[in-house]
Parts: sequence; C-alpha cells; structure tokens
Amino acid sequence: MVKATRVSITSDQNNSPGTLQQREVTTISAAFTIPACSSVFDPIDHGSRFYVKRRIVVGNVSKWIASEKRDPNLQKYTHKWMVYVAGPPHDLNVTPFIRKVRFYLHPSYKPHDIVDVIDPPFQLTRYGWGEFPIRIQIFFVDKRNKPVDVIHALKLDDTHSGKQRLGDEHAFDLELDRNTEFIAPVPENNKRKRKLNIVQESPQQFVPNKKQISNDQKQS
Ligand code: SLL
Repeated sequence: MVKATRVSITSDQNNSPGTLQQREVTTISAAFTIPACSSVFDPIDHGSRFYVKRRIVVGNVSKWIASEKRDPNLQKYTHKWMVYVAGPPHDLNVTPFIRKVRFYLHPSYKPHDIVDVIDPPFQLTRYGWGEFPIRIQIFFVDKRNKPVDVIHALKLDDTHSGKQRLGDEHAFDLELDRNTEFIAPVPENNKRKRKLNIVQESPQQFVPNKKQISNDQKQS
C-alpha cells in the first residue's frame, strides 16, 4: 500500500499566486508551462529501511478567455486549464516510477470525464467554466506499489487576467516499497512518443498535440 502524504507548506514558502516565485520549467503546449515553485523544495529524506520516498507535485494552471476570444460554439467555457503531476523542480521526470495517471473530472464532463494519460508529461488540458475537486489516481511502474489517489482542487484564475496563472499546487511524499525497481527516465519532451489515452474523449474538448497523439490513440 503506497502512502501519499501531503506536504505542508510553511509561510515563507507560501504558494499563493501573489507571492509565488515562478520558474517556467517545462513547456507543456504553446499555452501552458508548469510553474515550479519554492513550495515543493524537497529536503534530503530518502526514506527508511521500509520504504523509499519520492516527492511529486500536483497542481493546475489556468487562463481566462475573454468572451470575444471564445469560439462561438464554446461560449460557456470561461477558462482553459491544465492539471499536472510532475516531480519536484530538481527532478521533474517521474517516469522511473509512475506508469500512468488517471484523471477523474466533474460529472459535467460526462461521458468524457475519465482520462488516462499513459506517457509523460502527465497532464491534462481542458476548457471549463467552474472549479471542482479532481480525483487523480497514480499508477506505478513496479506493481509492488498499488495505485494511490490524491485529490486536487482545481482553481481557476479569478483575476481574469488572460494570462497563465497558477491555480493551486501541492507536494505529496509517496512512500514506495523499499524494493521498488525504477526504470530509466523517459524524456518529458519526447513529443513523438507521447501518448494520451483518452478513456472517454469529448469532441468539444481541447486536446494538446492532437496530431501527434492520433496514431498512438488508434493503437491503444
Ligand atoms: C461549480 N460545483 O458549480 C462546480 C462544478 C463543473 C465544471 C463545476 C465543464 C463541463 C462542460 C465544467 O467546467 N464543469 O463541459 O460543460 O462551479
């Protein structure tokens, strides 16, 4: 059983959008980048005799879309947002131990509300009009580690700035089996190999890099 402990953030590492020191560390699409913030600094703690610790960061960014810029068919979608599961800033690549991430969206996304991302970067971009808790199920490479759930409260930019804004971000410490076998990291920007396995995909939803994933999707 993998334990996921949410890491509390001290006041000087506050991750509220106003005080956050953002560094753009990974280009996600033309539109979004993952903000790596000080809140996820990983102190040296590699685990114990019984487990190995790996820190992950779960968060979302969003962007307000002015109504005149909205597609006429997508008028109700006030924001574009992206939720992500990544490593801490010094080691973003989680592929040595994470195999797949399943995102459970709000029922209003039905019948396209459960999406598997089976290759890095483990992130999902959608249009939306409201905030909701996203259940995120993380599957591991080594089957000794059973899937673990974390909940992320999607936070949309209420300043309507039109710029990418960090919504919310939290670090979690995963306690993996001491004997976990790690595999060689897959480069996050290896777009050619990128696969987004849409369990249920809505035609109206924005899917980044659609052309790049289309062949993979047919196979899966
Ligand atoms: C709220 N309790 O009322 C929340 C629910 C649901 C958001 C928010 C898109 C769904 C669609 C969407 O943004 N759902 O495709 O219509 O704020």
